[in-house]
Amino acid sequence: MTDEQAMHRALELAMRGTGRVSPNPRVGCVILKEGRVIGEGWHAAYGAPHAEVMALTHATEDVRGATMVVTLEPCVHEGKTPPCVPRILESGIARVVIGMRDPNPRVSGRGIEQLRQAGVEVRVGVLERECWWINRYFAKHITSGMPYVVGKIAQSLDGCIALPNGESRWITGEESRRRVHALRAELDAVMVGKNTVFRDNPHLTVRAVPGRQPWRVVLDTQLQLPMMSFVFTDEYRERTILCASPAALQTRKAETLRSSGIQLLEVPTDENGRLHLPTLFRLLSERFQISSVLLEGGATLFSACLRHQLLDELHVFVAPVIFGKGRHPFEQWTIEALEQAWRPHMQAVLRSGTDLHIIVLKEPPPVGEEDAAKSVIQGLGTGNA
Ligand code: AOF
Ligand code: ZN
Repeated sequence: MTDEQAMHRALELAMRGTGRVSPNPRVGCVILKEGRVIGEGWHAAYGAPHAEVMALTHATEDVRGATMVVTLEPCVHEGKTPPCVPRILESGIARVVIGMRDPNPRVSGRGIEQLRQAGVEVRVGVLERECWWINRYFAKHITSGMPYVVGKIAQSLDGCIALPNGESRWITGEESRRRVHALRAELDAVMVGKNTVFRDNPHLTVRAVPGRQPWRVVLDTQLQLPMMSFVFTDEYRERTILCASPAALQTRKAETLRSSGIQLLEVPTDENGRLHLPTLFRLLSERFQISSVLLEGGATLFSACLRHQLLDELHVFVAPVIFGKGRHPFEQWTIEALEQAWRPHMQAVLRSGTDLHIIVLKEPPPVGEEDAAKSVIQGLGTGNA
């Protein structure tokens, strides 16, 4: 097995941590002896042993002289668990192949350096872009303290998310809905504005795929939503974070909601009386360790996020249907000239059943090679495994 094939396997193993390890990274590790796999490990849960330690512990043969292939640079810091580098050195591993450098400032580069200083051969950057892809949320969060924000839009071929009267169910097909549920299972939180709850009364749960339930974040500045909305009453109501203004949180309604198990988050308002979005995202990170958020609508929220340049990634599911006059996902965002338009990086164009699935990124991936990654990325967290 080559380094690349082993890294491929390590990526698959890393994906087993989906939904369980955040805000920590997904990490997978394979140990090779004369090209054969003699150990496998992955980071299985937040606070659990790191992938490298699991692979060493479960190796079926003596690892002295073997090669370790790991998606992320091994750590040197004392965190929830002891550092991995000393453990690797003790084991007698002779060579370490690393997917990407750890963006965590406490580690970055130092793991590689310590291994090399101890005489271990180190190769860095194998399937680097894929490794970044599975940890893009982690990379942003650990370096900025802000969650990685992903938008999801289901639209018609002519760019509408609803008819003028608000009707929007259903635009896209079964496979696209499955992919949206896969995104929910992968990200830490889903977020919607008040109007979306009013109009659709959504559950925002993970049903079409196996996976854990993310936080549900609802923005309702003045607490106008009906108490009977599903997000406040269903079995996951303790996973609902209701964001409102300081004034609204002084009311009896707020008290009733709080006592039914809902999390209330006080967010300062801006000069227009709307919740200040950059602060809101920062609070979600600080209070709830939320490192990634899936925006599910509607137009007010999408437009506001774009205005604040908060969108890191957008998934657009396009169904082959024409609406004519209709609602537009960013209709509350106005620019004066084309040069002010948002022009994200085109990351992937995929088929999703009878729909199209387009993924764009605010910035091109900071690491790795373009073409090598495309085919693999389809199976790494776009719900397309
Ligand atoms: C993981 N899993 O397999 C590897 C990680 O708080 P700790 O001790 O779990 O440390 C988390 C940091 O360790 C994380 O930010 C990353 O820099 C490094 N590597 N983390 O959760 C792993 N290898
Ligand atoms: Zn570690």
